Amino acid sequence: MPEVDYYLAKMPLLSAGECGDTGLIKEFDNKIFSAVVDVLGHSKNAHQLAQVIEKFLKENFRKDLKDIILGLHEHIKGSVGAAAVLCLLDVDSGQLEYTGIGNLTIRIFGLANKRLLPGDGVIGYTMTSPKQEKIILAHNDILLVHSDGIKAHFELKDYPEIFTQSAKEIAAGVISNFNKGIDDATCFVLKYRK
Ligand SMILES: [Mn+2]
Repeated sequence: MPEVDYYLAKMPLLSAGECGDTGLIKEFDNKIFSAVVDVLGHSKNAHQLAQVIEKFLKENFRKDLKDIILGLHEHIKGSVGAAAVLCLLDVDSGQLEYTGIGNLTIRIFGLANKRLLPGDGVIGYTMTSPKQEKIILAHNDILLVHSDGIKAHFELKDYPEIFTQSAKEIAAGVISNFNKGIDDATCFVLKYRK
């Protein structure tokens, strides 16, 4: 049986705890749904919109990823908008479906390191047609999805502990090491072992 270790960590910029980033993880039918969302700005308004988005995702996470993001676009139309990445992992096969729009980083660390690119635009404002893509995670692959409060360009030599730490340790470590300090920072980590 494949093993999955995952964690979502969030560090609001403001000490009051209001955060324009949000995320969600849900397990169902031996699948793991995850979302990382970054509402534009980091004020009280951004926090309120993040809560609206979180509620929408809780009500819709079982749907097709592309339909979720299109539905979200309609749901928050007229707001400042948001960036989001949605992933769905089939635990048995290791198949990872993903879609995303906006300025979020998606990386895989493992035998082959790669970056997966969200589409252009802003959800709720103006966005390109979302693409839903698939990859297969290999044994020991690590998926990282994080908001732009975290530097997008650190390399393995900057964080070699990634292969030995738990998902929770990595999420906290990435936030503390690569936080820009000017925005909310959210990091989702998933480790996959066949
Ligand atoms: Mn941001």
